Amino acid sequence: MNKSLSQNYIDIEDKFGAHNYHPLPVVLNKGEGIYVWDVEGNKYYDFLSAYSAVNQGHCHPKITKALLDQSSILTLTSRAFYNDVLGDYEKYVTNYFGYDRLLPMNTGVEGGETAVKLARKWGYQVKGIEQNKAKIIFVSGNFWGRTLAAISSSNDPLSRNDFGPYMPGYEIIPYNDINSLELALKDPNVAAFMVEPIQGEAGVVVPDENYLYDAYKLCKKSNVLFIADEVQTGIGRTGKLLCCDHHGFTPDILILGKALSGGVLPVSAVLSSDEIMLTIKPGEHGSTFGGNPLGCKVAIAALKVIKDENLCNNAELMGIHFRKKINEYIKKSNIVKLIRGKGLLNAIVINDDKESETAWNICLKLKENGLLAKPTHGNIIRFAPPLTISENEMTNAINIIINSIKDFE
Ligand code: IF1
Repeated sequence: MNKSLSQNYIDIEDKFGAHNYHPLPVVLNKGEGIYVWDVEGNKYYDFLSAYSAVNQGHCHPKITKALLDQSSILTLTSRAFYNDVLGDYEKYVTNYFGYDRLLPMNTGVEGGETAVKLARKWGYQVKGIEQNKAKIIFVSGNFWGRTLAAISSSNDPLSRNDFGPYMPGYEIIPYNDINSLELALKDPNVAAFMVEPIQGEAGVVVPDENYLYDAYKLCKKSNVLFIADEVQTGIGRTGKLLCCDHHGFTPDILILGKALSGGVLPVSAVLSSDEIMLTIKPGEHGSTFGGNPLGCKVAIAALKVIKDENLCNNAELMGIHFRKKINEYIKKSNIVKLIRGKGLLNAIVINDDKESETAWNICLKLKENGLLAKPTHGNIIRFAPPLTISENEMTNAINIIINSIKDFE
């Protein structure tokens, strides 16, 4: 029997790779803008965008040019020496987001680790918390990566089970519950509250309109740092540069990743004030690759694309269009319960129990019809195309989604 080309790639991963993922059975070998192609040459709308890392679209020519240009000049020096790009990058990004200082890392989870370390240092050195008593508050359903520090704040058994013992000094409170936060903040040892402005992994869960602002105000009142994990929600995804921009406040510590490089390299960053950032001294934190000139050049190009192509605005408009059309469909649907999201970070909830395969089967049907999306938590499908999508393309994609779901009504 002749196996399909795709099946060969799937089999080889299955045989030689760790089994820590369960991908949709599609093997990609090319991407351009909002489209990706599989090894058989089929073309798809990419409605995942590598979990919001390719906001600027696949292989954006301005970003890949920055990569190519810098790759033949200087790629890595380590932080043992200065390089001639990092300073310009730090200046550019701090201006861009309105912060004093930046600490460069690589992956999103390293950004989260850095933020937690910074908050603890600040807690001891500025707030005056007694040694080893500092507490960080998280909300249930949070997700910020796979390290031990990150999974210690998780209440998802899949992320957590059999990986203990866990990091002490954390408290998990209910999400979107301002009274729980107010209560938790009564403890004077709390250094920070860390939160995703919209919960990504949990299934694009948008909190009540006032929650984030009220939480920020409560933190200020208690001399507690507000850490925004905008690794997924940041850089235009929700229709503004930052999701917190919808709510009119600036987090004390901001974590960025994913689209900071347009999905070209792992580039993350933590942004904060002089007071907070300067609590960490030479030798106390770092990374071999963090701040490398290649990543810095790529990230500057990636951020320029967001502004030059007005992608925040496009995300806002296309998101409204998307939710409007899907909501019209939901009125007649027995199977789609609701759509939620902001900008181009959206998800539909399938009216079926989490253990059934409906969402997975819809995603297989979407693939057959030329659109890639991924189910999460059994009955939720996330839709997050690159922010460069045009109105026509969005209309076509919506038709594919509706026609695919119709088969399951
Ligand atoms: C996986 C989901 C997305 C994140 C937020 C930090 C990180 C992430 C808000 C860490 C990472 C990922 C990682 C990827 C799947 C994924 C994901 F499916 F879990 F829900 F994006 F939606 N903060 N999100 O969402 O960033 O270290 O990975 O660069 O772990 O399988 P990272």
